Amino acid sequence: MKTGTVAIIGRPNVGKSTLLNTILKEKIAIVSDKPQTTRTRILGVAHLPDAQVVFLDTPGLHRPQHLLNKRMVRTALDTMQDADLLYVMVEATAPAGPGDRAAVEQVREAISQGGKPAFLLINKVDLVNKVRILPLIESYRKMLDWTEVVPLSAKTGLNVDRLLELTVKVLLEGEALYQEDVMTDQSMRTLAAEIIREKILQKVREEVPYSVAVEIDRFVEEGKLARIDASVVVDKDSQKAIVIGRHGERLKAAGTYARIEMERLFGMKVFLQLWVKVRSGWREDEQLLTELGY
Ligand SMILES: Nc1nc2c(ncn2[C@@H]2O[C@H](COP(=O)(O)OP(=O)(O)OP(=O)(O)O)[C@@H](O)[C@H]2O)c(=O)[nH]1
Ligand SMILES: [Mg+2]
Repeated sequence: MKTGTVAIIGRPNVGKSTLLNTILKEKIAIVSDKPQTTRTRILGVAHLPDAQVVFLDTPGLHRPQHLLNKRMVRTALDTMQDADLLYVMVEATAPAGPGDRAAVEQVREAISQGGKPAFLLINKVDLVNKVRILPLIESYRKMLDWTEVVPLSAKTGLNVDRLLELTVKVLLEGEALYQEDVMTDQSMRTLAAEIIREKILQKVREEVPYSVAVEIDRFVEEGKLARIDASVVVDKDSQKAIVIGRHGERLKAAGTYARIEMERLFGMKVFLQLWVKVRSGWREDEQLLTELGY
């Protein structure tokens, strides 16, 4: 069979995690309409008819301000080194800007060392008129000699099968690395923390999304029941009030949505208790970042 590792690289919010979920037909990476949602490398295994492809979703490439962001960008750059093939994702909704050029430049440096193939993925084509895609392809072709250029929609699945065909073609023959039933390397604890973070992200705005982390304080399985206690970590008291919401409504709603999603994904009943903790400056704290899994 064909096997190999594909890193999904690009600026924040272009749709990398959405593509991973669409390919795997399961939601293993959280998604939001806010940039910098993904903070770690997320591994997902696609078991295709004659191929096993290991996908590595990464944090978006951006100019880092906090130590958290430096670690995120480092993770994305390191992941490029581990991959046999790169998916470099951009959006069809805007012409190539300075941030896109900077991202392509970082990819160029990574592949010039390893000589590996890179596909340009033009995502979100469901949002634009077709006539806008060709000039966009032209401008990206001037930046790098792409192995393939694939316009697609990670959200609707348009052209994703075609992408997978092209991907299998460039991979080499090899032994499967993972058993048939393995889909991700994330633990249930990590998945739980991420699902809670996603539900919080969907309900807050401005600087709050960047300031939220989730820590699992207790995860106990009792037969078909999981008891989970988790803390939502924020940077400031004012953010704590926002996350909790009036009469605790925002936190309660996030908890309910998180519980429903966990019950589906884990196939068990979940009792979830959420708290909110202020840890001022956590994004600059080496030790706290490591404890939080970043
Ligand atoms: N219309 C449309 N929206 C999309 C598509 N792909 C992703 N999105 C939306 O774009 C937003 C960002 O998607 P993500 O998958 O979280 O993007 P990401 O690249 O993983 O972002 P970071 O983790 O922050 O780097 C979400 O609101 C998605 O629903 C697409 O093909 N079409
Ligand atoms: Mg993401």
